[in-house]
Amino acid sequence: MGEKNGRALERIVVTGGCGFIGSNFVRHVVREHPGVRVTVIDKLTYAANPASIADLPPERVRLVVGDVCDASLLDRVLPGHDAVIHFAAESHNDNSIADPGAFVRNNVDGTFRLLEACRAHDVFLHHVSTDEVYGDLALDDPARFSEGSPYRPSSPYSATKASSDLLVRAWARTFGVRATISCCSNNYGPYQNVEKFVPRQITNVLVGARPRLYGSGRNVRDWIHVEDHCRAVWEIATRGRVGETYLVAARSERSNLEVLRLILERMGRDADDFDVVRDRPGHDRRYAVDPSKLERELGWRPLHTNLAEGIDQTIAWYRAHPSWWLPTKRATEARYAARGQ
Ligand code: NAD
Ligand code: TDX
Repeated sequence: MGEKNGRALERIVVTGGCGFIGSNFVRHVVREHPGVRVTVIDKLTYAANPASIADLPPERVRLVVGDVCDASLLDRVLPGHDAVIHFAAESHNDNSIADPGAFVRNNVDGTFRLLEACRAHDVFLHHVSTDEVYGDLALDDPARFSEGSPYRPSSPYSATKASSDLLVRAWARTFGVRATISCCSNNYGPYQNVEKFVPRQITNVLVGARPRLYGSGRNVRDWIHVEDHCRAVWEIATRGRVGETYLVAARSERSNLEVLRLILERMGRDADDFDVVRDRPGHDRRYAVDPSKLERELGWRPLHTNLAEGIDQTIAWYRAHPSWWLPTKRATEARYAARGQ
């Protein structure tokens, strides 16, 4: 049901609800917020898996298979909803180097179409973005980005996310669209596509292949459990100030090499049992954002503060759910092999 002292959200649209974070968010809402009904709009790209939400009660969750770039679909679906929580995007940096056009279409045009529909039907929008819009930091730089830091994206993926954020800000100011934005660090947890770093390495070990590290492995990412990100999105969508951006992170920076060694150790393998492969072109060195505003204004705190425990739980989930990931594993690895990775 609607929250006290905030926006009452009873019927929400979740775009990209068959992807990694979107499906975790739908599951979170069904579990934690009884009375809220969810309409998922997802065009079911290669990154989607409808099985991630298929067990949820149909009276709480309805799936509309469709494209957020389709204005007439949005005009049919949005009326009667209190908010759109916008996760739908092409999300993988390596793919944005191989095929940037898909990122411009889905991430920029998709957000534009949603903004126009939210404006026409007076629906609140929460836009889910990334820490990557601020660009990278040097490995020895003690700084973290804050909400006021300039946008300096470096990959085609992060450039399209930055573009979509700027559209949201402009529509909020010029047309009065009620919107909030969150920029989150690297997520890990269940239901993540095996193309991404953590599940790729876990499932490589499970199928008897060696994990693959790009370059030196010194690049740093700030890891957050997907469940903590989902709680932050709910807090911002219901209680965040309209027009504001909130940074989301759990202050858990690790080099890729450290995370890979952690995974190998927790799976009972030698910590050096991996291959070094071709580095990502333009590979961002370090991402770090400061979540103080979210903590101060909305009282959010991460609950998963022990990365080793979170990784153990994630390994256990992939071990227990081969039918969820095995069908896409071979094709994913074939794509990587073709790129020398
Ligand atoms: P994902 O690739 O796992 O899922 C994306 C989902 O969006 C898929 O189900 C796909 O079918 C759907 N989709 C794509 N284009 C669509 C369109 N035009 N119309 C309808 N559906 C469409 O992505 P994810 O990792 O869950 O990321 C979700 C959002 O969170 C993205 O906006 C991403 O930029 C952002 N984000 C991700 C991370 C991370 O660590 N994964 C961190 C910060 C922010
Ligand atoms: O096999 C691999 N080996 C490797 O060393 C893969 C797939 C990745 N890497 C490295 C590249 C990155 O430094 O690991 C790090 C994490 O890689 P990804 O999982 O591809 O994530 P990243 O590029 O950091 O972006 C992620 O976090 C921010 C999400 O994919 C984005 O959607 C989000 O915005």
